[in-house]
Formats: sequence, C-alpha cells, structure tokens
Amino acid sequence: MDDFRTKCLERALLVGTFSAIPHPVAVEVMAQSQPDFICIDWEHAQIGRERIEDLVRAADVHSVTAMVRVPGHAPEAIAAVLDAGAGGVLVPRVSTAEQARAAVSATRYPPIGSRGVGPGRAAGYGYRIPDYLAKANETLVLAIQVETAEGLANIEDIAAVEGVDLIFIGPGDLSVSIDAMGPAGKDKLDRAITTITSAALHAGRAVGIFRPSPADVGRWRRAGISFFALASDTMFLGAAVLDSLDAARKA
Ligand code: 3PY
Repeated sequence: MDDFRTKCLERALLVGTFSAIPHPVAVEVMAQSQPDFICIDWEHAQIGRERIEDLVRAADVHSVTAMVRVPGHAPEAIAAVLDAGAGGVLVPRVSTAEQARAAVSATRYPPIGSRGVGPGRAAGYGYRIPDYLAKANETLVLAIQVETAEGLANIEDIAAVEGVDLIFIGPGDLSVSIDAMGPAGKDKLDRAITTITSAALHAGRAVGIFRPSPADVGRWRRAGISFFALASDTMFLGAAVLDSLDAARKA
C-alpha cells in the first residue's frame, strides 16, 4: 500500500494545506516546506480542469502528495483528477450513504467500483496502464467531506460505507448549515465536530478537518482527528503581507 494511504488509514498525523492559486509556482513554493499533502481546491478556487495536472506535477516535483477537491460528485471529475496523477480525492458535500457509495465507486476500479480506464498521466500516458491498475485501488485515498446538517444526521450510515478512507469535516459549511456561526455557535459546532469524529472513528475511518490556523490542532488531535488541512496558499499569503506591513508601520 502506498505510504500516504497507509499513514492516512493508520491515523498518523498528516498536516497539509489547500492550494487555491492556479499556478504551479504557488504549489512549488508550498511543497518546498514539505507538507504531508497539498489539496488542490478545484471546488472553490478559479482553477480550470487543464491546470489541475500541472499543479499535481508541481507537488510531485517535491515528492508531496497532491489531493484534489473536486467540484461535486461527478464520476468524470473524480476520474479526471486521478488520471492526472492525484494521490487522492476529496469529495465535498457528502450527506448520505448513497452519495458516499457513489464516491467509492467513482474512485475505485472494478470489481470494487466503476472507474474507467484511461491513458492519462497517472498511467504513464498509457504505457504503464497494467502497473497503475494493479495498485490504484490500494494506494489512492478517498476522502469525503461531511459539512451539512443532513450529513451530520446521517453520519453513522455514511461512516459505515466500505471504501471510504477518511471523513473530512468542513467547519465553515457545517456551521452555516446547522446555524452555528460565529462565537455564539462555537459550542454547537464543536459538538457537531465531536459527533462526526466519534462516529467516523467508531466505524474505523480516519478523520480530517480544515483549520484556518494551527491554534487548536492539538485539541482536535487529542479528540482523534489525524488529518489537518491548514489554511491555503491565499490565506498564508494574505496573512504574511498583513503581518509584514503592520510590523513595518509600527517599526
Ligand atoms: C469548510 O470549512 O466548509 C470547508 O470546506 C473547508 O475546506
């Protein structure tokens, strides 16, 4: 089994970030710091399909696993990013067990799933199809995102779906969906995160979460979460600019 998926399933601490800037230089700059993964955000960033492969390639240059958050549940999108060489896929807004099963099917080749075989980059542009087919089901990470009130209500059924490697919590969307925004909603949101985490761990899944900063990573790590997507290239850039300007103005 590939190192990254093994670590994921064994719930080793994995700390990475999102990539939203649609240029390989941004991915390379972050990859130089050796995050455990970079998740290219095709869902929310202005990244076109043709650009995904170059962003994955830029992470590969520094031996960093690239995952891609796809813009929905379409099997074609999941296949496209895996064909481009992504080491895993993050499927957003999974709210039912049926949607989770569909994500498994789109990610895995038969007999587990229904992913189509293509001569993409991952398969050596067609020259290494048998090698790739032999290991893809064992090495690619499938992460599904639970971030709605419906997903929260269905978490036990979702977590029970075989083939899901990791359940990733999106606190931003979840807080909106369950009406737990801002400081007033913090306790409610924390309870929802704890509920999802407990159900996922109970079903044998690894758990991930987005955090805008490292501030409370230790707390959620102790609760059993092992996969942390920390901020994004745009957030890091924005914070660094602000800090430097502030420091210079106060100097
Ligand atoms: C959320 O917080 O809703 C996210 O999807 C973060 O990536």
